Amino acid sequence: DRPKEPVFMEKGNKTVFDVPDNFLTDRYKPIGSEVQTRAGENAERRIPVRNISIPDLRVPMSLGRGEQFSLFIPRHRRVAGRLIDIFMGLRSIDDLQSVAVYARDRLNPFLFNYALSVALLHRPDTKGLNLPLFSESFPEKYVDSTVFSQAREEATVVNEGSRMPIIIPRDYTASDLEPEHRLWYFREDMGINLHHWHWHLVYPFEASNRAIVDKDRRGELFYYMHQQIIARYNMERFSNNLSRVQRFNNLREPIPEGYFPKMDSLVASRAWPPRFDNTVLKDLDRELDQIKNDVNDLERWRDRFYEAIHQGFIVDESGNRIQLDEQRGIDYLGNMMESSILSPNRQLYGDLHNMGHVFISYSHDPDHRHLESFGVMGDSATAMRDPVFYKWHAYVDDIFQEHKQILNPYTAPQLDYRGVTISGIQVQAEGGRQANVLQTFWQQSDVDLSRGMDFVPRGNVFARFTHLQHAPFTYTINVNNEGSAQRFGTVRVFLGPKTDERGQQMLFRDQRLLMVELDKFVVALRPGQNTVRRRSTESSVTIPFERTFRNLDQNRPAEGSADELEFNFCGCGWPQHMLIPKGRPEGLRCELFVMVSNYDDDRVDQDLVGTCSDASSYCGVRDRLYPDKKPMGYPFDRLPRSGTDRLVNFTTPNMSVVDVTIQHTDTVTTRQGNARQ
Ligand code: CUO
Repeated sequence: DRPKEPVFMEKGNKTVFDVPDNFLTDRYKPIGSEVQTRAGENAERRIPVRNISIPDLRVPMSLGRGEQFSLFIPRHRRVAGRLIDIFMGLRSIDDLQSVAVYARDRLNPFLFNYALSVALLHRPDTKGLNLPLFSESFPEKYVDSTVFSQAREEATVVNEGSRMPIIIPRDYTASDLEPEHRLWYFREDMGINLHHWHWHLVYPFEASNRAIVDKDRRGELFYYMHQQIIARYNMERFSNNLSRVQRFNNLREPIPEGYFPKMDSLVASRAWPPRFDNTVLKDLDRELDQIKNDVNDLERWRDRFYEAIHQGFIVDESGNRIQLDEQRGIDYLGNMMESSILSPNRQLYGDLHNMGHVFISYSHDPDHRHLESFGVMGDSATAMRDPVFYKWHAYVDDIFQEHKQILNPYTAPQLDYRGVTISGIQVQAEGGRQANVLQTFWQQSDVDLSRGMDFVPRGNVFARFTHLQHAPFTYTINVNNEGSAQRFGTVRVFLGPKTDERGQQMLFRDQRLLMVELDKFVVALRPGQNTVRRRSTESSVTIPFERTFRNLDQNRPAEGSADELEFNFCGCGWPQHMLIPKGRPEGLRCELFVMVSNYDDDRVDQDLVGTCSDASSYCGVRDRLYPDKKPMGYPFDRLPRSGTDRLVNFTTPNMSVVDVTIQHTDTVTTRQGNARQ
């Protein structure tokens, strides 16, 4: 049954709550009925809110309403954990609604939104609900701050039907003097940042209800999803004639790349602080955040990781050894690194990744003398905008790779699927003349800002932003099943660069780290020749554009329909418009790799009907096991067997590689379905 829709999901001001007088804040109590009458003047729907005794909100209220909120800060995590517990513990949706309405006016809005979102995703009685689009609720985290005064002007002066979209400049955070700025379209892409925020919402690392955190292979997925971000970023760097991202492995060195976000927090009424070029990390002593940590703490935790990896075991809180084996090793390391409450020993291995974010995000004001809040690295909704994100995560990944390198390489018989061979692969872009040439270009799309802004008269105000796009394409894979019975295969599709930054052919050991997963799916193979066709839009890493920006789709299913539930189910997923790298005007030379592995060895028996599973490679499947038994990133997650220096030597008969070129055209198209063409 479709769960009852609580009202905090409603858009605009057409629905109002009838709240009991004692729910009003002290400020409004004396004028309670007047306020409620005014608010309800044009209401189309009034929702009575039940008067229940409100749980103790003192801990969540300890974070000020105008403060920034960061999950990376341990104190904020504890506050959020408490609020999640409160929301999770309420007995019915009506009670949840009452407490949410009561809390909404009293709590920090980011904290409120986060904890309520986690609760809605995890309560059995609210699982089918769609969350409001985060970029609409908090547009300040996704767009240039100058857009807001224009939006206000447009909303105040122009009637809703005649409003024009406000153009977000194409690249506004820096000039071409800064080489890193060439990557603006990746780092500042709204869909990518939404995916990252959503991923961390689906995989919280702290809650007193352990079940919220304890999901199948979540530590491994933390490693893999972020490893893929770095691989993708490096492909974009190659597209822009930049070399691979350098690891931030010497924490005492200045960070050459500065970042000036040019965003304002509407909630805190403050600009997001910048980081100047060549900033050095300093010991942190910020009483307000209850943070007192030295750079040396990070270094000590790091050393313990290397020690554990090289010894092949970790030590839990009781002093027991846990082997870092092929099965579970990476999952333990992921949970220790992030770190989550699943870390077997947070005392010993610390909180390296999260505190790295914190150190970097406070590097402009480490002891709070300037009363400044954290920079964009302090928030999962904004962290990917900053070039240093990739340096930090390249380093984090390097530590994971230290473990992966120790594992036994896959042998040829392990990789092979006896009796199944690939005889050819081809990709064809829609409207393209040549096979194996992919096309990218720019596109403009609209996003509605009005939910996250306070102005009258209300109504939609759209911002128009520019993003990368590609022509959809189709893979055709010829697979021969030499047996006499039908067999099943898992098709794994990856894209990697053909040459390195010097134009030299790549060694497998380097190239494997740059292989970007494009798709993974199961096929039935009849005896004899099979032609497998698969469209790029079906990818297991992406969600469609309409899901990333779901309010924009004019063909969205009717409100309340079963299709709508599916449609809105899960916002986690790499945005389809960023599936392939930008490429170059003269063409970026890549290799497309396809492997068919034996599905009998990969299969996880579970029911996937009605679950959010279409971006399962990076997001897993809600309430289910990760739908592939193989290590994430297989077969590129380990070093190759000896004698296989290059990708071509690595291939067994069930794999194939084809050269593909990505061509970029510097033209801008307008998306069908925009507010105005
Ligand atoms: Cu996703 Cu560092 O984990 O940001």
